[in-house]
Amino acid sequence: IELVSQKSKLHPKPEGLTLQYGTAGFRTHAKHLDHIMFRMGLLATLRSKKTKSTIGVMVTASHNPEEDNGVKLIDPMGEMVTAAWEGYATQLANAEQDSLLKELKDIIKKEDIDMSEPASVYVGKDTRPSSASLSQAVLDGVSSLGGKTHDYGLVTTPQLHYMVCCCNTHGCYGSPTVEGYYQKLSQAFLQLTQNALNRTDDQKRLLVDGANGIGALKMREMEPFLRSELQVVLSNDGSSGKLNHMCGADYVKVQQKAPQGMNMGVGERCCSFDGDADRIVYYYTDSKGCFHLLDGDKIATLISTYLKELLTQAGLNLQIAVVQTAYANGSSTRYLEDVMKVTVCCTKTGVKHLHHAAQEYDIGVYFEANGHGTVSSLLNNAILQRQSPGKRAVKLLESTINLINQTVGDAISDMLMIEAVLAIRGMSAQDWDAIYTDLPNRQLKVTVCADRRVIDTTDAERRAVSPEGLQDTIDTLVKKYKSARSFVRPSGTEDVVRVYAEADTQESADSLAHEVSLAVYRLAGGIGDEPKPL
Ligand code: G16
Repeated sequence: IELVSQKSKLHPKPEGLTLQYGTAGFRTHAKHLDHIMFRMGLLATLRSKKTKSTIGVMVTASHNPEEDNGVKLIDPMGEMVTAAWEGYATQLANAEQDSLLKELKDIIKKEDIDMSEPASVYVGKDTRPSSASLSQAVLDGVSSLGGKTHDYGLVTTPQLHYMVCCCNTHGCYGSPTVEGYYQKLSQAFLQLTQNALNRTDDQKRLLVDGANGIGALKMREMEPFLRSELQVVLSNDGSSGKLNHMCGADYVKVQQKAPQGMNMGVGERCCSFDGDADRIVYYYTDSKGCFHLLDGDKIATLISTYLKELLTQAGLNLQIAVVQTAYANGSSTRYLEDVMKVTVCCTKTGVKHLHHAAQEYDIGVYFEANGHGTVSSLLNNAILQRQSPGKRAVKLLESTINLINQTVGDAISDMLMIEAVLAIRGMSAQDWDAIYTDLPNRQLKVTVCADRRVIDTTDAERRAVSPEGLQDTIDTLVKKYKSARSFVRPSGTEDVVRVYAEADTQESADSLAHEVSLAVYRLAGGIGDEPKPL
C-alpha cells in the first residue's frame, strides 16, 4: 500500500475535479482521466483479490468522439461490475490526493479483503491516441498493489470480456486469446452456414463500416478464419478518417443515414460497428434511394424468432424473453408481445441493466435500440445432449450458443449471428425489414448549464420526476400527436440530456422531439441557442 502512495503522485488528481460513474464507467475528455485510470487499476486489483478471479479493465470511450476516453470494468464472468463496486469506483475516483490511501483502506475494510491474496487483471484498449498512455496508467495502478497484469493491447471491448470469462472458467468458455476467440466464433459460424441453401457470392457479401476504430482492425484479422463464407467489404477502416466521425453505429442510428465513405448498392446488406465494437446496426437503401435502418430492436426480433422456432423444433420447453429499454420502437414491442407472444421487459439504459434482467429467463435476448446487445442463455451442451443430439435443430442450437458472446454485446459476434440466421432462412435485408414497420422517431440532445442530473427519472426512464412540471408538459405535448410517445433522460456517457420521440409520421416525431427539447431547455436550464425546429 505504501507503493501506492508513491506511484499515485505520478498520476495526480486535479484538485476539485469530480467525475460520476456513468452508464458504462467513467467517460470524459481524455485529458482528465490519467488519475482515474491509475485508480481503476487499484480497484480492479482489489476486486480481483476479493473475488479470487481475474478482472478486466478496458480503456475506451466507445461511441464518443476521438478526444474523449473512458474505462469499463469487467467482473469475473465477463459482466459489468456490480452497483456496490461502481460506488467504490466513484469513491476512489473522486478522493483528493491526500485521502486516496484512506479511501483505499476503507474499501479493503468494508469488503474484508485479504491483501495477501494474489491478483490478476486483464487490460485492453481501443485505437484512440490517448489510450496507450491511459492503459499504462491502469497497469501502473495494478502493479503498485502487487497485482499481475496481462496487457492484451488493442482489442475490442467484447473480446476483453470474453478473455476474462475464458480465464475464470478455466477454458470452458474458450481459450483466452484473440486467436481462440476467432476460432470459436468462426467454427460456429461455418457450421451454421452449412445449413444454408447454396448462396451466391452476392449473398455472402456484407459491407462493414468499421467506424475508423478497433472493430475494423479486428475484422481484418478475423476475415481469413471465415473462409469466404462471409465476404466483408470494409470501409472506414481507420486508414484515413477520424474515429466515429460521420460514421459508426451511433452516427447511423441517431442520424438515420448511411455513414460517409460507404458505397452502397441497392438492397445491399450493410452494417456499422461503434468505436469499441460492442454495438452494431444494419441498413440498406431501396430502389428509390430510401434508407432503411435495421436497429437493435430488429436484431432482437430476428434472433428471438429464430431461437423460438429452434426450441420448438428441438422439443425444448424453455422460457424466452426479450429485454428492451425505453428507446425500443413501439412497433417492435407490439410485434414481440402480440405476434410473437414472447415476454418483453423494459429496463433502464445500460447493458448492465439489460444483462441482469435477461438472466431471469432461460433465454434472454437483450438489445438496446442502438444495437448494443446479445443473448444470455442457460442452454448448454448437457441440456442439448439430452434432446436427441442428432436432430438438426439441436445441432443448430449448439452452434448458435457457441457463436454468441454471452458476456456482453459484441458487434462481431452479433454480425455473424445475423448473417447466419439470414443465410439459414434465405432472407434478404428487405425480408428482415418487412417483419414489422418502425414508428418514425427522432432523438435529440439538449445541453443544460447545471448538472444534467437535474433531470431525474422513474419507470425505467420513461417518466421524469424532476424538474417540476416537465413530465406534465411532455404528457400534454404527446397527446397532440397520434401513436406518440416521448421521454427525456440525462445521458450517462455525454454531457447532454437525451430526448426521444416517436409518432405516426416523421413530421410529427420531429415536431414532438423539438417541442420536448424546448421544454427541457426552458425547465432544466438549457444553454446556448434555443432548440430550433428540425
Ligand atoms: C454505452 C452503454 C450503452 C448505452 C450507451 C448510451 O454504450 O454501454 O448501454 O446505451 O452508452 O448511454 P447514454 O444514453 O447513457 O449516454 P457505448 O457503446 O458508448 O459504451
